[in-house]
Amino acid sequence: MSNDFKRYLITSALPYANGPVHIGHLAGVYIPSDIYTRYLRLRGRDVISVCGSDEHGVPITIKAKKEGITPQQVVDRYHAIIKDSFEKLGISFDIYSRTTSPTHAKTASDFFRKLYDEGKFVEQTTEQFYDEEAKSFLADRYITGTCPKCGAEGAYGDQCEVCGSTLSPDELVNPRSTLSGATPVKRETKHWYLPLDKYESMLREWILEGHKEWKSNVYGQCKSWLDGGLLPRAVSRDLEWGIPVPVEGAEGKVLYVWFDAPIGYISATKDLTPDWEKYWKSEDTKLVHFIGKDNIVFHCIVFPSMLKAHGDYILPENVPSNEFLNLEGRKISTSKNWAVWLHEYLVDFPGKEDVLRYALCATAPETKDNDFTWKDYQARNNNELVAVLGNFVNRALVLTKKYYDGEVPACGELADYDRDTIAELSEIKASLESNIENYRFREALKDAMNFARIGNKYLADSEPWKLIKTDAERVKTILNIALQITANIAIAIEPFMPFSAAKILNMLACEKFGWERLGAMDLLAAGHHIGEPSLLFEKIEDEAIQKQLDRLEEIAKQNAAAEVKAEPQKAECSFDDFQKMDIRVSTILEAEKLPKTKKLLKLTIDTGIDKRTIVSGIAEHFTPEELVGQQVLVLVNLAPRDFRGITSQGMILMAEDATGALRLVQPNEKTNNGAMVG
Ligand code: B3M
Ligand code: ZN
Repeated sequence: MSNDFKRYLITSALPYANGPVHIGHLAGVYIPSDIYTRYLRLRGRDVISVCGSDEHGVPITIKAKKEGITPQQVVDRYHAIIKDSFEKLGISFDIYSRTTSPTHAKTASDFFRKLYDEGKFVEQTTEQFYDEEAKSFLADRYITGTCPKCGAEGAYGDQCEVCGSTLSPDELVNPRSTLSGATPVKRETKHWYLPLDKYESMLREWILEGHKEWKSNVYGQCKSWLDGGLLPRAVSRDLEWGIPVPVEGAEGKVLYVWFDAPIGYISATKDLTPDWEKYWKSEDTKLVHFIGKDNIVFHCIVFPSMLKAHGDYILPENVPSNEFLNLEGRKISTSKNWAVWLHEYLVDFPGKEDVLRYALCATAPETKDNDFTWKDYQARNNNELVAVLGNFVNRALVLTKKYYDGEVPACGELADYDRDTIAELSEIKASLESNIENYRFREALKDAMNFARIGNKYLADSEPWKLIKTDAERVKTILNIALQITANIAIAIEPFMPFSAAKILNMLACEKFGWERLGAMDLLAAGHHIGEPSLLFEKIEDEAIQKQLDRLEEIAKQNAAAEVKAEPQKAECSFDDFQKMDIRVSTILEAEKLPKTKKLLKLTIDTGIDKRTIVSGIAEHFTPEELVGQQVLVLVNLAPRDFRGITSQGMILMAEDATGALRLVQPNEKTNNGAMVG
């Protein structure tokens, strides 16, 4: 490990506290960050990992307005859900703080004030979009329109969620207010701007010259931002919710959330340790930001410029951003509920925290967008975790219990095959370290799993269950080696699957080993007594997966329905025309499928006038049982029609919803049959 750093400071993007975290956040940011942090801890490094909820910004006030609650109530709800679900997934931050904390309010306003007092900002009065109905300036998510980059509708004043572009309100096509829907007007307002253009040469030198080793997706985005020329960026907003701008005459103005939030890393560190400056201001600290790709500009261009302007902070050594994770082939979307929410997963799949960590690491969008599917999740659990890792550990332990009553047998003379197997383990260790240290966690996970693959092959080739009859001494050596490999697995998988690593150590009845012991074949002394074997992983059955797929199918239908525009209104009709239709409340007395057709039901209806037959093409939407007893609206004076020799007298009124499902149109309370609808 390039260890010319005395300490490590790991930050993870602060999730907005306007909703729970989903698998895209985990795969993009939090699982990579936790793997890297756990690895550094295992290596005995001085490392701290900080995160917290990002609790300001317009998405939160929009959510509050939608739910008729305060922004503080919104962030209190989601901060708790996010913090709890991270802990349950084993995401081991040293602190999970929040930007409504008192420490953060002081840290962020002091930071701003220092830059203000030292003249690092440009003060500008400009024309901003203003909603005269809502009496509010329209910053960021308060304004929407067509994305100038990809043409998507519903782009926001700060970002397009479809193509990920960072935007400014003036770039939007056909802008309108998300508060009132009104077309906004322009109104003068004063803000403070960070002149990013002044930091362009520093950034070029620091990134394009100094960090050619950064991931190409990150380096490339920074280069295009710098080549496009940097402009001054407003660091304040006309909003109520946020950290007040600490300047006289700035009533009603708050720090821009992207100025405030990255300082959240610093305030979280302050709340964690009095030695916080050692981590943030000393050149022998390695600072690494884990983020998603839509945060690259803020962590590689804006925040470093802020830190440089402040003057005494270090800059990140690396920003290993991932790309986006899709779900079943579609972009994950919080607003469309097209997501697997972590807190719901933990309820649906109790005890399978490591399965999700494994599946998301194995499919992580490290260099390009990738796709999570529930079938892949099931396959990775059943074919890799159960069949390889779980199977090997279980066989090594069960055979030791069976042949030696749980006592680790002494290792005899090594055969060539033993030596070759052991030699392979140290090759894997080198690859595993290199991959983790270079943020290639998918490859690193394969290396960690190779310990189990090699162990599985070693037992399958050695067949101790056969040899036990003819060469009991040899079996002792084989099982001793198998147990040492099992103990190695507990070290190698800890960064990825901490719960399973702990279970293995518990079954081996031994304490945690340091990383330096990885590859050793004397982790378990002969004569040591192991604990009770139990299955590390269970097969995931199709039903559990189908339940998730059905949930997503229902969400897709609801989203489709929400997107469908209503049919245009028909040609005008006169009141006389309408008066000709005689619509009555009626009750369905009987219902039966007609033979040789999927669509038709024969219904017996009590119209209050009489009992009659109506044939209706609704058999694919309702079962006969569902319909009997239902009150419906019937157009009773429709001219009779013949269906396969049955005379149908009238029509039941239905509504077809956007998903194509038919809905009955019914009186809201029990009504007498024959009641006239007008
Ligand atoms: N709250 C997360 C996002 O853009 C944003 C990260 C802040 S890190 C300082 O989804
Ligand atoms: Zn776009």
